[in-house]
Amino acid sequence: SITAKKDSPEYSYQMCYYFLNKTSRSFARVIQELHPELCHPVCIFYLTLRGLDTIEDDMTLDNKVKLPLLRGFDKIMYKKGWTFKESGPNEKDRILLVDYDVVITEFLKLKPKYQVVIANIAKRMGNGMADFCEGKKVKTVADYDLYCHYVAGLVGIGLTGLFSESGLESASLTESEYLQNRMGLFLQKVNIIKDYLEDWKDGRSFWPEEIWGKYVWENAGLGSLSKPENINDALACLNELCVNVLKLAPDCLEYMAKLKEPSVLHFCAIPQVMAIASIALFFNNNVVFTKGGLKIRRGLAVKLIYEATTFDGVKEVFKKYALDIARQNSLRVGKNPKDESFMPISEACS
Ligand code: PS7
Ligand code: MN
Ligand code: MN
Ligand code: MN
Ligand code: MN
Ligand code: MN
Repeated sequence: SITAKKDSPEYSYQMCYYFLNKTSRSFARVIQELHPELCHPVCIFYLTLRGLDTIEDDMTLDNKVKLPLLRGFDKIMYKKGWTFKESGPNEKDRILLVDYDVVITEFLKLKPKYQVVIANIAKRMGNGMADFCEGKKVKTVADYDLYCHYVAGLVGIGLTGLFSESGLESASLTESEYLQNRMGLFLQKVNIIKDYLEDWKDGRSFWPEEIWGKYVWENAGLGSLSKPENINDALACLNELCVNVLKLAPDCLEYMAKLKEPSVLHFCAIPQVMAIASIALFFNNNVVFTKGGLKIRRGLAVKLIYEATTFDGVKEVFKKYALDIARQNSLRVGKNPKDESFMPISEACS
């Protein structure tokens, strides 16, 4: 709870952690368990990107308002006292923007080396999001990779910058943006697969047409996959997306193998083990199309968080779910003639 008076220097600090806990279930705890040198910069990085994402997600905002906000966010985030009260009433994190000035106050107190990393990512992400709001669509697999780069790969690149600026991780970790990007892509693609129904109902879709187009009748559209009579096509499409995301797993392991600081490893590894366990849950699962909202169970999540403490544990988890998916795959051989992902799944798992 907020104990500081509104005009005290503690107020904005307390408000930021209040917002962190309010806007994220998954990241709030691990961010607060990070090494003290990194905890606050990562918290402010999170809130900055949560602010951007709240603007991007808001389908009630006119592009005349939305685009300048997205494209100018790297400047806005330096404007003392800036707030935004015009978010749609259903935007779940609108309160963050209503009181965004507290994030700016704390951002301006960070060491300049951290500010530079965060502002650089906000600039690249905001402009990328704006390109897609302006009409760019996720058509090809390359578009899919580009969109995921903007909204998640860049988070991996920015976090890596913060880790290495802190001196807790080696500067050589920043050498290959390739692996940093792939860490974010792995999480975002799992999120996009999971949110098929939710995004469709919101009038958005991120599944690449280059893939789903193979499984729907001409002009039928992505929505036809949720019709019961099309379930075999839908599952075949889903499984091809699972192949696409599973191919990222070896690069994620390679990235995590380089980490030295235990709290940084734990922070990076928790979302990754949740992601691989989620793929095992979504794979060939019709609930993605019928009910949506698939989530791994609470007890399993607790176990995974514990197993993500060490890199050996992370490797065990990846191995376990690779075997699990391979087993599910072998059990369904020949059952869905629409599905041509048997071999690719089997290869990705091995
Ligand atoms: C700075 C921790 C660790 C090298 C707000 C962590 C939304 C999947 O929209 O909340 O609610 O469905 O479920 C996080 C790489 C980014 C990528 C991206 C910033 C891993 C704005 C996470 C989080 C890089 C765009 C949250 C990418 O999912 O989404 C910090 C290394 C924000 C990471 C969004 C998604 C993140 C996401 P939603 P979720
Ligand atoms: Mn979420
Ligand atoms: Mn978004
Ligand atoms: Mn979002
Ligand atoms: Mn989503
Ligand atoms: Mn969502």
